[in-house]
Amino acid sequence: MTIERTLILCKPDAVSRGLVGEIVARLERRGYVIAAMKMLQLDGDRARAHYAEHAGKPFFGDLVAFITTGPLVAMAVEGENAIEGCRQIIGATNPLSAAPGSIRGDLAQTIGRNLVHGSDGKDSAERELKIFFGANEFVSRRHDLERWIKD
Ligand code: D4T
Repeated sequence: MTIERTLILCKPDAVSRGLVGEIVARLERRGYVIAAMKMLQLDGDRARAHYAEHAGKPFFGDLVAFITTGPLVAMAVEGENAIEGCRQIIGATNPLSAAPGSIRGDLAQTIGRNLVHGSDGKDSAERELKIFFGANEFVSRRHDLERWIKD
């Protein structure tokens, strides 16, 4: 098994639209498990740290402004190849290109309000999880995963 841990954010538009339950349900139905979860409102410094790879791009200012506008829900999600699997459930960055059946393909309209963030690789997952969670904030879901997945 290749158990991975990834950072998933239900962005402020997801919280405001009452879609957190829907998003969590889609991840859980696939069999992924939540190892940590919290609601918080980001300040500018943490938002810029989270989106550091986009610093200097034309949409960076709007991105930071939006992600700090209201509460978001941050989750550490675990499962077999969870990083790629969660990205698949989330769908392409632009909802117009996102497959029907994905969160963005079903529930979002525009790239600037695309509901969810999912880490895009192992290094970014590790870096991003540290922005939102301390090492002692994770619970062990290993037992649940080992029960329900098998190569
Ligand atoms: P996130 O990071 O939110 O999961 O999105 P993606 O991983 O799918 O896409 P990304 O990092 O390329 O973009 C981060 C974030 O910026 C917004 N964005 C992106 C935007 O408003 N305009 C743009 O042109 C791009 C490329 C949407 C997601």
